[in-house]
Amino acid sequence: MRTLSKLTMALALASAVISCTGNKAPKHSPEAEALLARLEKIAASGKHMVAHQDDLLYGTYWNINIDGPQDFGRSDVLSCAGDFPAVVGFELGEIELQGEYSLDSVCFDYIRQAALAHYWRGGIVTFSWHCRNPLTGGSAWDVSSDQVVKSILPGGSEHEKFMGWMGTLADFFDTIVSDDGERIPFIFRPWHEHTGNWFWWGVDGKCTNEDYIALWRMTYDYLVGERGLDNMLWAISPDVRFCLDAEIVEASYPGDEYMDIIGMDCYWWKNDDILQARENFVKKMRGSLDVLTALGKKHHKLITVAETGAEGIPDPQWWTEGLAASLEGYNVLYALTWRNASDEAHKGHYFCTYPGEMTEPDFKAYTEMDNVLLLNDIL
Ligand code: BMA
Repeated sequence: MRTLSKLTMALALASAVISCTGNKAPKHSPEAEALLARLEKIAASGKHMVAHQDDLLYGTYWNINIDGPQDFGRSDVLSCAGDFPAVVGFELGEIELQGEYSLDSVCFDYIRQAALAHYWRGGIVTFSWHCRNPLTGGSAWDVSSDQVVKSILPGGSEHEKFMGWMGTLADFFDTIVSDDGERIPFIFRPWHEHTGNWFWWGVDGKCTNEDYIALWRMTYDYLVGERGLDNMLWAISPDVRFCLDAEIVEASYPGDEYMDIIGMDCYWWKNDDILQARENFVKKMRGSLDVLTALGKKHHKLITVAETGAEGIPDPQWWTEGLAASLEGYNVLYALTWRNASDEAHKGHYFCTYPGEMTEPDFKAYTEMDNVLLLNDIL
């Protein structure tokens, strides 16, 4: 049975350690601690890492399901910049259904292999999870009920079912191991964009702050306390909307003992006037990064741009004049552009460049900037 006993919860809470600096932090394996130290060094350098979602699994015009893994040597970033991104994001949506493929039709076995391949090259791996709605059976975006989070907390009608889902997620994490059986360290970023109202875990009307916090802690207590997955660094990433709101973030913040990284998701918004759209984006990013920097300092946590991008990249200088200009002067870990969806190429659902795409030269110029780090720059 995958329910949390009071004893297990107490043990997990007790195991949340106070770091040597006196700051509260999640429990970390030596490997996770080493990853954290590595990230701290990068953040302190004032440089940031290039990050791309699903980079080794598909690009706008290729897909590993069709082309095969080929040693995970294919990447739109590599094709355009001559090197892999330093950080690769992987999405685990629908792992909970125990099928072979993710919600983005990627074979989970390839996800596992790609994460390990990137790790062995010296890169940094992060996982997100667009978990389906356990109450209605709908997708992560099914917000037809505001009782979903309540229903999966202890005592709720879907608690057992949801703990089974988390068990399946943990089983997958248990397979992300090196040849000698060591769990590799990575960043886990569950329950993202929770400040919005488009996921069932959104605190803007879909659940209360208290229930969101309880969900996060239950996730931590199960994965770390019960399953021993202390190889993860924990990252939260509220959506910024118009500008990140510290009060909203604080009200739904699970606690320093459950967090390593405070991030934000901040996208470029479409506007017929490209220059205006760029100006709005830079303003939104910098305003939000001011807030994020203060939150990071207050909580003694690293900060990052966990998701960003301009869908279809209509601005030819989005990379240098949009993204780089937004990040200038801030100590963020990385800026992760969202996926180049091969299955939605016809809809222009891409956020990074690819060979022949309009912004390829500007992307290359961005990756050649002194403060921008590709994989080889962090080795
Ligand atoms: C969204 C879109 C969807 C995708 C989901 C999870 O932002 O890209 O097409 O299914 O992320 O990766």
